[in-house]
Amino acid sequence: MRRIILATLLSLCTLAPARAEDPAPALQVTGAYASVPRPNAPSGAVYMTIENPTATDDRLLSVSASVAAKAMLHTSSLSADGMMQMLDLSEGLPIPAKGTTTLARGADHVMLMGLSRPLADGDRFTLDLTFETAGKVVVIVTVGEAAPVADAPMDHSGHGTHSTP
Ligand SMILES: [Cu+2]
Repeated sequence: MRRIILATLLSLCTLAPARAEDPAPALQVTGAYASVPRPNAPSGAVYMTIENPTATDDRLLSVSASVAAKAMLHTSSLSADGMMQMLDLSEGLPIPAKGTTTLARGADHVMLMGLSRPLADGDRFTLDLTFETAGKVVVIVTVGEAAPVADAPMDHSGHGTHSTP
């Protein structure tokens, strides 16, 4: 009996340090930026790159921003009549294992609705991302145009269906 207890203790001792030295890979969010909204625009969009080095598929479930009454996950797609339209990602955004997911203009993005203050070039604010597996990840978003695009098809003034307080 005593030998069994000793063996159990030994195995516990060898397991603990091994785990501490080998931290599990985690989600990485990089390059988060918000496009500069037009003056007095009620909404804005945020883009970023999400790397998932883990072996587990994850899902971005929800977002919230310190500068907006509401933040949502959207995707842009071309409708049958050739117009750019935005759709809610009501199921969240899949983040595949061992993969990189990019939120970019004309594609998936975080929509900021009801900006609480004007966003100017160079401003920074925090964005809370909630993932199914990774939990909450807070990222710093910098306001600025990655590449200025005038009259781009991705036009957020077309958000007429969204109510902004
Ligand atoms: Cu949108």
